[in-house]
Amino acid sequence: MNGFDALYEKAQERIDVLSSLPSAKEESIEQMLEQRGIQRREFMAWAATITTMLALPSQFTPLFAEAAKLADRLPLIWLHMAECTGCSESFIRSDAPTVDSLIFDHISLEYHETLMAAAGWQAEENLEHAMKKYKGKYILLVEGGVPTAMDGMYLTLGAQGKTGLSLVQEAAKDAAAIFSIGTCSSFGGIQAAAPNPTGAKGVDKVIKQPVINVPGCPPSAKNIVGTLMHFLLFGTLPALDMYSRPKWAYGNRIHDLCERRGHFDAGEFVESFGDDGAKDGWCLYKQGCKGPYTFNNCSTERFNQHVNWPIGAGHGCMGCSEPNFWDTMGPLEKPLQSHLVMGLNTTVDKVGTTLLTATVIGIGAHAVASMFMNKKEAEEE
Ligand code: FSX
Ligand code: SF4
Ligand code: F3S
Repeated sequence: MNGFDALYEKAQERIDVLSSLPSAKEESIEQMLEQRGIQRREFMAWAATITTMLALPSQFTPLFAEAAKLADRLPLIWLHMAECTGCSESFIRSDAPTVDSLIFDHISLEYHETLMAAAGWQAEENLEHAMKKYKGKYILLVEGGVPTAMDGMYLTLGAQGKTGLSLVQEAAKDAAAIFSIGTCSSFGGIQAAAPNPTGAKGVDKVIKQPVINVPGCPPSAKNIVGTLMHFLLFGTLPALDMYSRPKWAYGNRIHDLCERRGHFDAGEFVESFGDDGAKDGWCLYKQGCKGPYTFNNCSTERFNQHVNWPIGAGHGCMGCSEPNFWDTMGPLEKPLQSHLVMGLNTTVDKVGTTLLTATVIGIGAHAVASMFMNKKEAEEE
């Protein structure tokens, strides 16, 4: 299997271990599929999609199907910090029962403030109980930035008024793995935008344990489920990039696989929203698309059961999976260089799309700024 033998064996061993753990749900996944009218072949097609998405050979498909059946063996604790709950919404919203949403129902979600029925003292007790009962075994998922100013007092939770900061630190201590779900918990997000009065930070800045970041405001359900499924099947962290994002999801730029890329290369740009170019699906670069500087898989995986995504809907990417995008990627509907290189009139027309494609996009946003700087300096000489 081209070097995947060891991984395959490891996955099989992991399935044996998961099978030996007690089941948290009375219903099996087969029963849930039947109740929701989802055919077994749809379930297997879903497992095949996860396999492809994680860049694994098709032999892993039955293993992912098996791991999904055992998803209730892995206790999950989901904490909310400062955020809008869009990340949970991205995961649970669907107009039809999907396998993604079914996995969410099947996992052993021990604590989730938005979804659980308990409130007040009872909710706090549930959390304490789950942390004690599953010590060293639970997955901690955190949604939202962690306010750190004034010892975290900008965010207090529950009847005892614990700070979000202390709660994350306490829950992280005995977690088997920690995932930051969304840009807020990965990098601070909107509440960390300048001047960041609450001192909001990403989770990895307030704890010592390793964290997997799954950014996006919100991240797609596919990226959340894919990250969970990877951990479920292998029990280890996936290959990560410099911002601790799984490479399988955040390894390419939006621009690399964008459906409008042909128009970019041909120099066909939307000049204003609603013009003929917009109607013909031309490139949104001049309308501020940040796809060339953003690493995520929205171009191929899309949102809402693959229905659409920001660029498909006619608006540029705003760079929502990048650190500090609220501060660094604005203005939202203007190309980036006009913002970064103050007072410079250079436009995409003047630079030329060939040069922009071959050189600038290849070397990243900071290089864009310095190249334009050099061009300006050369013009002034
Ligand atoms: Fe943040 Fe998630 Fe944006 Fe909202 O909570 S990543 S504000 S979509 O919901 O954390
Ligand atoms: Fe797509 Fe944006 Fe790149 Fe244009 S600039 S091709 S719309 S990602
Ligand atoms: Fe976010 Fe851009 Fe995807 S705005 S959702 S990374 S297309």
